[in-house]
Amino acid sequence: MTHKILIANRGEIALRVIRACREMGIPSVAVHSTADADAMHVRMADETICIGPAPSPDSYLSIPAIISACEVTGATMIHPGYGFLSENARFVQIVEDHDITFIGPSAEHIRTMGDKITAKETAKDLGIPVVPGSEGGVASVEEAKEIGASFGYPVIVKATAGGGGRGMKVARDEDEMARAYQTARAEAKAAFGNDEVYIEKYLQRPRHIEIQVFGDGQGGGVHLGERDCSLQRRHQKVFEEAPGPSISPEERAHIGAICANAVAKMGYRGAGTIEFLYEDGEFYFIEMNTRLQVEHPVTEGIFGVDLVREQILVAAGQALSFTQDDLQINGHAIEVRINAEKLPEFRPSPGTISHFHAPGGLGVRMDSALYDGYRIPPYYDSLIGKLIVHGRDRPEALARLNRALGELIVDGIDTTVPLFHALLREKDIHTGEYNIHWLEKWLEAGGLE
Ligand code: MV4
Repeated sequence: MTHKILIANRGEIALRVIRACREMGIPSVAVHSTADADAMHVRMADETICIGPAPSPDSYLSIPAIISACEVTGATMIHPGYGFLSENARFVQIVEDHDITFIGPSAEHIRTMGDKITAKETAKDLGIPVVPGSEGGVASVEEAKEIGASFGYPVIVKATAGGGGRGMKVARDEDEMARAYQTARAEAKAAFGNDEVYIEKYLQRPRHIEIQVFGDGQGGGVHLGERDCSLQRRHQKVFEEAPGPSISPEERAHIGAICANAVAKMGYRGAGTIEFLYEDGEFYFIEMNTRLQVEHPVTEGIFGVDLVREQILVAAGQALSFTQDDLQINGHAIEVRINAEKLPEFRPSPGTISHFHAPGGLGVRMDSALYDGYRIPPYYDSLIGKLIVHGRDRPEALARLNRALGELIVDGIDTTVPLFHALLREKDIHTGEYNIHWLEKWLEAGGLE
């Protein structure tokens, strides 16, 4: 491949992509804002280019700045990482119009999955089980009440343009419906400029289980099992693991095959994640993410494949390096997100890293863009590192996590590390008995005190 890859991102994920590029012999270009001139991704790339001032809208989110950076450096491909422009269909269209290869799915697939009603209809048509609910948008309170009566309460009102938990309201009975419906619409309008909402049966204590898929863009599709990402606070994941402690090999094979067939039938290209709520042994589709996810390393850990390499291969029109039959789960992997945040409020805590030491040893991976003396800019996300551990089984992975957290040194700022030490003292974490509400309930009950 005579390619050059521009990474339209920063931090640990930019480094992650640069590492894959280097192993493949592909030159990399780092873009950066003025606030990131000294960042690790800039130090590690083959080439660098400043794309604007610190605020993201003027740099990492600026489509003209990124397209110009490709023209100036001669980059032929763009890897968007996660966040920023990674799921922006208009960006992908512009990239393709400039004869640059977007490392990810088509603009059309991104657009389809970005609209949550269309995503759900598409999933249903492809044989994926979905949460029972309204067919399409709900135009009035009266209609909302009819749907509530037909499915039975509680129900949840969601924004069509939403995702990630914004613009959602639960109605426990008919009396709560008018308020839930109106509030969801108002919040959706304010957050997304689109007040369309739909309604689903509300699942009371599910787990968040997501299936990693890959499409080759030529009618082929595979799955790489699930991740359990139920441990979240305010829709921010903090701890993710693969395989899911509640999922049997038979369930995995069944839902995995459905998802692999779906991406194959769609002609989907690249990495994707099909998100489900899982309750009482049933999977219910909620959303599909059309990007590489933060927590992809746990899947890499148990399957031993480099997902970024595969993204680059299929974007360049080549085949995946493996087939479904080649994929075998080996052991257990856990990721914890290290954020620059002060507990117990999770208040952002940027500042200067006076000392950083990454843990090491067997089964330990630290993906981070930190270094001694690094100044964390206040403009961006608070994720400063991901600690990923791998063991032959879940107990070994948990013991290794405990050991590795003990070796990690991040001096000079507050981080979420104490949260993980506290979680590792909880029986439910060791038995794997948690759902999407566990973490917030535990925090409310004074888990961190
Ligand atoms: C739900 C649900 C219960 N029932 N849908 C939150 C984020 C968005 N991706 C979907 N979300 C939910 N949808 C139905 N029909 C509960 C949630 C939910 C949630 C989901 C996954 C992980 C954490 C969560 C925390 C609160 C609510």
